[in-house]
Amino acid sequence: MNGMIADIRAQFPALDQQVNGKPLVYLDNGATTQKPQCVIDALVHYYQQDNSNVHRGAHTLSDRATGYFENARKTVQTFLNARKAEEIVWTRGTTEAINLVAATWGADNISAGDVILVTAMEHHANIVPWQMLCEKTGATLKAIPVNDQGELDMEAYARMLTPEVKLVACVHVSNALGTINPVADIIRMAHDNGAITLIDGAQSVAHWDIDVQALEADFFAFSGHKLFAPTGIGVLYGREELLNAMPPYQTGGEMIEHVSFEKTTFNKLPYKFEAGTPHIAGAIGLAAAIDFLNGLDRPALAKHEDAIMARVSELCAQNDDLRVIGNASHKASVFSFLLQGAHPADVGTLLDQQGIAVRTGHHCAMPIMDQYAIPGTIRASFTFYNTLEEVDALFKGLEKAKMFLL
Ligand code: C6P
Repeated sequence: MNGMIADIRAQFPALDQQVNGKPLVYLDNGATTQKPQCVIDALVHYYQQDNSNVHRGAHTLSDRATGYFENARKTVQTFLNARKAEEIVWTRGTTEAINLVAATWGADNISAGDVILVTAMEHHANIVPWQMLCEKTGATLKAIPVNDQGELDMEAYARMLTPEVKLVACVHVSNALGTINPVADIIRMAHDNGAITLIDGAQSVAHWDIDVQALEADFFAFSGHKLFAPTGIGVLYGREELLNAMPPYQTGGEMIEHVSFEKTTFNKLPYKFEAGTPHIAGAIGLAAAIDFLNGLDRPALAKHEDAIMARVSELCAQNDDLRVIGNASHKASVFSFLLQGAHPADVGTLLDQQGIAVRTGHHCAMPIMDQYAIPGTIRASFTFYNTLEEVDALFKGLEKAKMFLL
């Protein structure tokens, strides 16, 4: 194993364990990533030393917690290269970030006759909120088609950009296929058409740096837990003008400026969107994860992930009974496939018995599964702490599974 990767792995305690009597081979990073010790330590330190509510207390612990919490927001601002910390709204994750935009921006800006475009490869989190908004308002949801390779049909997209299109909501990296979508072009074309954009970055943030200003993104959503941080914390980036013009999302404490029984006025950004006590430890953990990433040679790690995918392709080419789902020319570290003649769930169980963790099923992306006329796939999703040896273990594991199943 490459020394840099060995050093990184040593910082992820969960990777060093036996599962079903075999060394764990964790290939379910698209579902959630493991956490480095520094993130775990940040959570423990917060609860041991600083635990308090934020923006409320008249005491030292509350000041400390507030300082860490707001510094975490600045860490995310720098990570995404947002103009201002006020453009970073804490959410529970990608799902809540998209729901927030649908419920607030959507309520104010979408009406009967409007069109919302998504892609045919979206996760349900970037379909259902828009579908419900369309049902409520009389707008229409349309899906930009995806070809057999799993690539977006950009010519069809250009044709679909009619004056009625108000929003284009698009996944950056498909969790089911691994396709990397050309989001800079997608955003530019939407803007030329007068539409705004939301990018679902759930599967992209862990693989390379995001620059929301360079992308000219309007909204960008991601989840901490897919970025080596805790569950229950995520981010909605929104351009300041858009966020300022939007009504609040949930209501209650913290999001108000003044409340009387006659009228309530709302807090400034970003607090207007953060009702109630937030996930303070989660935000601190997310900042620790970003600091950890900033300490790594990310370009070198991206190359390592390319090497992993090259090894997957090489071994796949030697197996006639594997059908790869998603062959886009630009693909992130996702290997979604079928073992001909076997049900994905059975393959997943047999791999688990060998200590190999993959995900099986529709991956919350039923429409694209329907397009391929399959109920689901077996998905190995890699990140930088995975090794070429683990790829070999996966293919050996598949050989064993075949002995039982075929
Ligand atoms: N995909 C997977 O195994 P949350 O659950 O809010 O953190 O993320 C939702 C989500 C949104 N968009 C994309 C592209 C995603 O991949 C996910 C989560 C996980 O693929 C769990 S279904």
